[in-house]
Amino acid sequence: MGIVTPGFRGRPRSSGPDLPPGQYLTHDFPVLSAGPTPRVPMDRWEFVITTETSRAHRWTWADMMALPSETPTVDIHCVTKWSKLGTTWQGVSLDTLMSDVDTAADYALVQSYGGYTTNLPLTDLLDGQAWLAYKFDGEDLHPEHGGPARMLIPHLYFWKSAKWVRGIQLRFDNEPGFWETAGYHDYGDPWREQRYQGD
Ligand SMILES: Nc1nc2c(c(=O)[nH]1)N[C@H]1C(S)=C(S)[C@@H](COP(=O)(O)O)O[C@H]1N2
Ligand SMILES: [Mo]
Repeated sequence: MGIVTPGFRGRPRSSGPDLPPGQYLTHDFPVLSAGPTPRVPMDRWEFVITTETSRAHRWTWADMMALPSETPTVDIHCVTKWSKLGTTWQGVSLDTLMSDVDTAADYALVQSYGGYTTNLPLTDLLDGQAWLAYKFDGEDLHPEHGGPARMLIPHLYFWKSAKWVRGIQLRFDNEPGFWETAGYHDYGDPWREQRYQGD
């Protein structure tokens, strides 16, 4: 038998929290917006899921507020390399929104008020991985951070979490969104450091 060092766990304790490769920890909440903050009157706000057969499922703000919500606490990772740990949100699970949607599509193109888009596989919106979030830290989501409502898809780089979300188009093809067209990765897994196309 060799000598066993008591308390040895195989990795140094001083390495801090577990961050995806290339990320650093931030405690503030940076704002990253590719354009101006769109303002949508709440009586005209709607969220629409459109299927590959052009069937539209619509929710008004009142419809959305009437749905059961969840309060996920998650880590978020921006491709510009900041990560923020233990953020708490409130919103409606995409599982709830998709429960009556009949689709054979493989991909989702998420669309925002203001024109921003982002693409991902439909499966990444399901099974407790994604929310339409309308509160952050117990307060109404600030307009700069995507209020009244944004996507929250914390297992992918945060550009996939579209702010001011307006709807989701379900598609057979993986149509690239705003940043994906500009060279960012179609999937964007921070743990595999999929920042750019080809990573
Ligand atoms: N509509 C829209 N959603 C967006 C963006 C944007 O410019 N427009 N930026 C994305 C990027 S790159 C990131 S890192 C996060 C930033 O969210 P935050 O401003 O709340 O930190 O929103 C994402 N969602
Ligand atoms: Mo980002």
